[in-house]
Amino acid sequence: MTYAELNKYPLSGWFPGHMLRAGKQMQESLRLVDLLVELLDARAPLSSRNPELLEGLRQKPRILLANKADLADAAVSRQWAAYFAAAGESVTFVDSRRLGNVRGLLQEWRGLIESGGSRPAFARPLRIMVLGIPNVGKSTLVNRLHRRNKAQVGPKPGVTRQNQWVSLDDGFELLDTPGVIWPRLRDKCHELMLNLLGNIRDEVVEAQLSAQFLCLKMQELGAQKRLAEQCGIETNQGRPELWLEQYARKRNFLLQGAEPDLERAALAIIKDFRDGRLGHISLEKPLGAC
Ligand SMILES: Nc1nc2c(ncn2[C@@H]2O[C@H](COP(=O)(O)OP(=O)(O)OP(=O)(O)O)[C@@H](O)[C@H]2O)c(=O)[nH]1
Ligand SMILES: [Mg+2]
Repeated sequence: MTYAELNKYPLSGWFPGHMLRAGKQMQESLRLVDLLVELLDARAPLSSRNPELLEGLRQKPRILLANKADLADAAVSRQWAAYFAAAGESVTFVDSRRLGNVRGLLQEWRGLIESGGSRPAFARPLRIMVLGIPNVGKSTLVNRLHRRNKAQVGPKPGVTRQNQWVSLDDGFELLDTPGVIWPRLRDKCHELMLNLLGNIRDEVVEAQLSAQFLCLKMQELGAQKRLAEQCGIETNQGRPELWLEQYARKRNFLLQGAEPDLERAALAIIKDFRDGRLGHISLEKPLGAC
């Protein structure tokens, strides 16, 4: 299996109705807010950026945060920071569960709103919309800024279904929004990447394809050693189709008749990746991405 062969599989077309509504609601709420805080996934900052949000919400000052930086390769994150800076955008890499100096951050955002001339005409809290694709960590960020667990979070896409305002003590109101994926992804590899990152529901994507894509990526990134140590997969041996089989045998995932259980192996390797057991892995680099 190669990237080109993976790309021959059809896209799932996952775009639930609540996301269409959420996109419209975001447009409607736009006039109410002073600042946008857009979350990307640090492990694939471009592929996790919704181009439709980028186009539609251009008018407001914007902060860009690359979240889940704890799971990304720090050296690649530095390359990304330089890439965005060269494009005239500043991106900060964060772990929104452990954000430090919340007060300082909010003051910085206040400064940005005021220097951009979008301070409200009359005294009212400053309003910030938090947006990004599903499961990228928006509600986690809102909770961290609020210092209480106000918004529901969860390890699956589509947890937040409606806009939710949260008032902070420091003169801010945050708008937590539902994650929105866009209907036209680049290709199947893009969908598999977003599935690995947890942004597209597992129920609609073939786990074995996602797992094979992950193995190919790790091979491309030179992370075969980690794959061999953690999963017993030797990417220099045999065809990629056999890698899941190697993993199934190593973990003793066997069906009746001692057949390897490839589906179970795929789900397990995906979980290893998401839980960080395969190391700090960035699925996308500034140049030469899949
Ligand atoms: N490792 C890591 N996990 C994070 C980070 N931020 C959030 N998470 C986890 O990611 C999952 C999704 O977080 P949410 O805050 O619910 O994501 P969301 O963007 O609000 O998702 P939707 O409401 O579905 O759009 C949760 O399991 C969080 O604990 C982070 O910086 N690092
Ligand atoms: Mg949420």
